[in-house]
Amino acid sequence: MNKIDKAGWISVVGNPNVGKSTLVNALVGEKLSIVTHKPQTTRKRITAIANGPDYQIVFSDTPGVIKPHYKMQEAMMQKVGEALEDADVVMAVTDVEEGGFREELLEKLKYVKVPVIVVLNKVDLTKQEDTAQRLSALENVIKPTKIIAVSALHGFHVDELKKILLEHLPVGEPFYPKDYMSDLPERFFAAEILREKILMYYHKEVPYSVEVIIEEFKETEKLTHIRAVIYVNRHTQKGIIIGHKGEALKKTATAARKDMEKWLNGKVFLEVQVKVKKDWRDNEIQLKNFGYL
Ligand SMILES: Nc1nc2c(ncn2[C@@H]2O[C@H](COP(=O)(O)OP(=O)(O)OP(=O)(O)O)[C@@H](O)[C@H]2O)c(=O)[nH]1
Ligand SMILES: [Mg+2]
Repeated sequence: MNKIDKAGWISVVGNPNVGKSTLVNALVGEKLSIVTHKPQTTRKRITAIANGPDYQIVFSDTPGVIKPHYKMQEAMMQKVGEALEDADVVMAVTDVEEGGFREELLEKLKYVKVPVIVVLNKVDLTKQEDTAQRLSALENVIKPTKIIAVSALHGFHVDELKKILLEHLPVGEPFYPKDYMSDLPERFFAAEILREKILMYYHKEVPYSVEVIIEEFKETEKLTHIRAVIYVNRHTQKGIIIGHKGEALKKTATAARKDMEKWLNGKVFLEVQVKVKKDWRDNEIQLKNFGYL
């Protein structure tokens, strides 16, 4: 009998902070999508590819669904809409705290034509009977193709979820070479690593006002030279990012460099500059330059 290959696109959607990126990383077995305790960590559509001997799953991790307040957030929500339209399977993720989806997402999920797998994440935080209750409530509201409770952080039921996803994936040949983990360039991941540290080390609106662009990524025999620019929204934010005697930026850049070295498996020389691009989040030209539009 012939071996059956499965290949397809799975879009991962849900409210902010429910663990979509953590789950995608767990399914792929590699940290590709950045994760923090803050909402709106993911801003763009991130492809992360899980390869097996007889399958290739191309995940699209997406930003958490919010009500947009500025153009960048509108662009983020546009990506979620697109991801819902071109998937073979939709994986809608919620967690035990939220146990549901924002109204506008729920409406869209009702009209999705492909299988919708609902995932209740973070079950490590709750009792079994509460999980069961959450699951039946969700099932009544959205009538998913399948529903499963997992803990992305602890790897609980992640393999079972992968089996379910594969069952609903179309038969087909892989879209990418089998050693690909993403179709995004290295520069993108380098920028995301630095942005993750900015989300971790700065407070309030600052991380949300920042874009990171890698202006140089040069591999030599001994090390990788990475030159990053942190763009901020307002002049006062530049001072905050740099901090007293440059301490804040030094701490952030050092943490980012260490992660980059782990990811690239070699030495990294990271240079970071801070520049002001006034009100870039509402400026279409800037948003285009930064890859949001
Ligand atoms: N306890 C617990 N925490 C989890 C689990 N999965 C994710 N988290 C935590 O939840 C927080 C948010 O995780 P992310 O993966 O960034 O969530 P997200 O849905 O991608 O968030 P956005 O990109 O902002 O929409 C992080 O602090 C994770 O460590 C889980 O299974 N259990
Ligand atoms: Mg995310």
